[in-house]
Amino acid sequence: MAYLAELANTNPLVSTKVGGTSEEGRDIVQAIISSGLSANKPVHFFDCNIHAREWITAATCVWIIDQITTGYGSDPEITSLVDQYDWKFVPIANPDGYAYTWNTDRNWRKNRLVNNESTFVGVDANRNFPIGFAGSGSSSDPCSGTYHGIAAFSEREASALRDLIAADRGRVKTTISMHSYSQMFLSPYGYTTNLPAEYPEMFRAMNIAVNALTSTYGTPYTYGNTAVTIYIASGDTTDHYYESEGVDHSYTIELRDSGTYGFQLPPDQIVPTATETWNGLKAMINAI
Ligand code: ING
Ligand code: ZN
Repeated sequence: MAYLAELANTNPLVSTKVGGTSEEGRDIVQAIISSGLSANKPVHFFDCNIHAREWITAATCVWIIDQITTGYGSDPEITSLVDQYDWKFVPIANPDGYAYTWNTDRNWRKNRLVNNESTFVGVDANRNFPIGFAGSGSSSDPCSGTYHGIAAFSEREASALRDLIAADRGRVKTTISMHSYSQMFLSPYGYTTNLPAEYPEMFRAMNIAVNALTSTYGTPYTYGNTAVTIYIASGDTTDHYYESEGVDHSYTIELRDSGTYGFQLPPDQIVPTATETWNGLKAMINAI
């Protein structure tokens, strides 16, 4: 947050917007990178670290912000990507859970809602969106790691993302929800194994992304529709951005690794993970 505030103060490309506040009162901050040549450029929208323990996701988003802001004006590809598009990142979509992973439980996933109906704390914000809400792959049990909450958008973290994406309705070109771990590129739907009409185009885009990602360091990725490739999960961000907001290119990426270190990815894998991911995303965005 200090880095984003500093960037916003010193770099004319960068501003920040508070999308909402968390249950414990922390700001949910979106970093906006825009060269401002036109008011209505297509937007690339990222949410990161909605799951508290998935630390590599915030690091990857912050690293991409650094690549874009330092490359503008010197790297021709970055300069063109910033002149064509606005870039928007929520590096820590679940700040309470994230703080809790630092001070209490490294493996915490959910937010930190104190449930009225249970002694168990927390809702899975990635089960709190409306598409398929409370369906398969989510739990009505407050002690579950995938507890969906009492209603869609009951959680401040989910409603902050709802409001941020809605503010750009009609101009969001891609959404990327960053998760870890599994090394997968995933498209809608999560809530059903039925394939959306745009699936062939999504598959084409994911193929380009994964080829560029893997050609960086050889990291293997699988890709395809979420419900088939990983598991059924209802009420997630990606289905909401696609189905409710009309974003044709809406993906979840499961970053490194495939289980050796899991959520506790070693520091020497942070920059390689971010580098390969960004290579994949640039190739995809250039192809759509
Ligand atoms: N994985 C995701 C989860 O929320 C997922 C998988 C992807 C669900 C896309 C829904 C949509 O369970 C992790 N690691 O959290
Ligand atoms: Zn996750």
